[in-house]
Amino acid sequence: MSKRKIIIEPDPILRKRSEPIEKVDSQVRKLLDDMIETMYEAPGIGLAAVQVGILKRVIVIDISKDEKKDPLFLINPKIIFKSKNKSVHEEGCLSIPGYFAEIERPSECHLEYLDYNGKSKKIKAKGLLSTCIQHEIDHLNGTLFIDYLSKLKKDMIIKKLVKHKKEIKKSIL
Ligand code: GNR
Ligand code: NI
Repeated sequence: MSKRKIIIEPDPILRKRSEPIEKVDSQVRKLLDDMIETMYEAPGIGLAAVQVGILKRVIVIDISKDEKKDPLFLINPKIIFKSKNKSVHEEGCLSIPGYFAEIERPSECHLEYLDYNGKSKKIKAKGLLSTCIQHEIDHLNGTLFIDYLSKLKKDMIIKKLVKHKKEIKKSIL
């Protein structure tokens, strides 16, 4: 397994739509292994392939509290049900380091996907898992949580991220 670099906003790749996986082969499983390692290392509770620069519909999630790992691998996820009921959770994103915001989303969602072995599965998610799945599927469609904020807040965050990226660049020169 190897750790990959996480892309920080603003970057045009984060705004692209990811393509479905045609076949779950060893290359896809290597990507999943690298992604879960990158996510645990960060640390985060979810990661979409686009965040490591791969425009494929691949997600890893683990919302367990560090005692015992419980990784979830989602390939070509498709939401087949969203509840009318909404709930609000504080969200963060590894591509938007240092910023958090309360985002309202459907509280429950049902999902169809392929697992690590390419087997078709379904799950029903609520609470943090439901929030995280919707956040990750947004990534596959080029959407970030800051897109749900006012233009003023979003522009302020992007401006600070640009500054943050310039400082990182300076420090490696
Ligand atoms: O680590 C993460 N935490 C988080 C908290 C609330 C809602 C969503 C998330 S996902 C985020 C990791 C990430 O950026 N995934 O794309
Ligand atoms: Ni994110």
